[in-house]
Amino acid sequence: MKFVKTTFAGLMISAAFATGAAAAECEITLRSSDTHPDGYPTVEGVKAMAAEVKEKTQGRICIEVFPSSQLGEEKDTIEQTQFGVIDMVRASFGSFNDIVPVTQIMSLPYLFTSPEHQHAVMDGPIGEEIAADFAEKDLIALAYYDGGARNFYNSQKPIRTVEDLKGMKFRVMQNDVFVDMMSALGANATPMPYGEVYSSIQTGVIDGAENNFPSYDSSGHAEVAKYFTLDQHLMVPELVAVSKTTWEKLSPEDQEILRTAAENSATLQRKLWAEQEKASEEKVIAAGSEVIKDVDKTAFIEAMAPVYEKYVTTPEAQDLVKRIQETQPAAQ
Ligand code: GTR
Repeated sequence: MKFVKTTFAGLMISAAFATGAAAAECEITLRSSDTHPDGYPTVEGVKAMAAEVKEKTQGRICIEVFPSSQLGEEKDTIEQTQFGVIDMVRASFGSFNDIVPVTQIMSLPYLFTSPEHQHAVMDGPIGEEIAADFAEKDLIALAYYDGGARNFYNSQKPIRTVEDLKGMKFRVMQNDVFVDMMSALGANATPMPYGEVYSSIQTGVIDGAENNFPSYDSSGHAEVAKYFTLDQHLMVPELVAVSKTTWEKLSPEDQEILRTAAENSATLQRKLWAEQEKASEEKVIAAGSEVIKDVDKTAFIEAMAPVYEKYVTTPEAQDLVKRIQETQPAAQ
């Protein structure tokens, strides 16, 4: 059931950088957490950042990436990073629900219309404003990664319409927006950590979950929930953050090295992401998943209106949503 490293072997890139680093001992070692396995684009992104930091500090600063939730489930590792127990975390905005309220707005269904739209928003002034909100909660936002589009998958039947979802039970991330999203669709939300989803589908505690192709593939969920509906209801940004406690111990020069390496890693991660989305889609189809593309997407979008009514209430939130909707993707 567990994800095999060789699946993403074509995307492993860390060795290329690592060889350039001098042989000095690490004076500072930063522990970085990720829920995903080795070879996954987010893990490889932070590893590339680590290699660049090591090289530019002549081996003084090392970043050790702990994949596969070795340091805990996502929400726990975020808190540990806030308190400086862990130095770094790569996590979805969806997991910051109760810590950084603006992430709720950024997690609204159908807010982003394409990866390019999301890049334009996150790489512009809105991305900077959100970084300031994270900093207030002791998290230094260094890079925004791609998380693709999330889709419903289940073990029971093909879903094509909103009505098809009625009464079904889906795992969502532990986030109020996602719970309300499921209610708006007439389905039942079961919030739970990522690591519990496989067995919960397998034992019938839930009918399914929702995620992007690479997660559906690497988590093994495809093995237990073969009906995958391409409704693309969520595009949630992902974050690489450093604990403020750790950050303040670094010199301004070293902080700059980390920032630049993180930015460069985002460029790489986004490229790896696009490749992995395709590779995972092909892989799950070959393994027997049914990818349903004839989806009544307009009805899904319209059904989300109550979610916007509930969360986009203050003038600030309304302004943010408007600015996001008006942001144009950069010309290709
Ligand atoms: C993935 C995301 C993870 C985690 C997971 C989940 O797409 O990359 O950070 O949030 O979804 O559903 O818990």
